[in-house]
Amino acid sequence: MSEVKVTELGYIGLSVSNAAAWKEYAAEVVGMQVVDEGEKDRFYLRMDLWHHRIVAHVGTTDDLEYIGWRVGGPDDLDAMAQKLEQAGYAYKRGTEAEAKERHVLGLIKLMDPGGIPTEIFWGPRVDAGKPFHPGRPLYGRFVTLDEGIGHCILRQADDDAAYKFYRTLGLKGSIEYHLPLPNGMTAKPTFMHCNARQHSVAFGLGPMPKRINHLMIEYTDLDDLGIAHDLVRKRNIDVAIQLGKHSNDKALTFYHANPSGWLWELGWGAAKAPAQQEYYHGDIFGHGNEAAGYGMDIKLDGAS
Ligand code: MBD
Ligand code: FE
Repeated sequence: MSEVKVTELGYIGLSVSNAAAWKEYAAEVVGMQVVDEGEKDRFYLRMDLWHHRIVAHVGTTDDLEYIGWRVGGPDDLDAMAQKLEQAGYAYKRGTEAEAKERHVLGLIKLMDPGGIPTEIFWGPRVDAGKPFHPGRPLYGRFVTLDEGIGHCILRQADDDAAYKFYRTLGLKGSIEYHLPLPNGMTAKPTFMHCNARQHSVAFGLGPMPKRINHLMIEYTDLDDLGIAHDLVRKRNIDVAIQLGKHSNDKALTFYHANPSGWLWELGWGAAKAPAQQEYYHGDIFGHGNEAAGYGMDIKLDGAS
């Protein structure tokens, strides 16, 4: 079996029903750069020198549309395609038009076991001559580069099948928490990494109405997280999980509702991916539950 691995969570596509609300939120609350190229059906969110990290497709589902995992180059994409085929996963080669649409040099498309439209690509367009211009003043930047956008919690019906699929893509990890659920059961979420970011994907938090529960975005500077938190509070945006520090990635984070009604977790100070796995019964401090109904009614604050 080939040793090819994905290198980062490179891009995601979202369906957004309220483009104006999204543009305002992404720029003014989070600090992303909104890029509108005059296409009626989409706009882009920029977090670094890449052409974009997020495509917002104006639509109706207000959910994740697709997720893009990067490989190093064309040979790696061929090797990954071969590895997927050997493991019994069906995929389609992206056409030249599809690559152009994603602003990449090549890609394949497939479904993960949970039904998440998944793309594996190489060669993203990087606008090296266009400095990143945040949508609101930032002291620092977003943590991206070879750690990718952040992390996603995805809907999976079968955690073992999901683990096997993401292992095939080259990610590693395991169950990292045992957490009490409101129904008396225990959630045993799995967290997986493919680079220095502690996790790029996780699943196993119970049934979810959407393909995605949350996207985590990390600031390099604590003050940018604090200001984001002030802005969320000032705008009376629902906070599902209050400020607190995770036991696994050690990040200070909070979870709030984006204009599509699912969560963005904003954070700072995450530790790097571990060489050895361990698990926890709760977080270090904080992370109390607040607004209910966002699929994060798990008790993370069990430890203290
Ligand atoms: C995370 O980022 C997370 O979302 C949960 C639920 C637990 C640990 C780290
Ligand atoms: Fe998270």
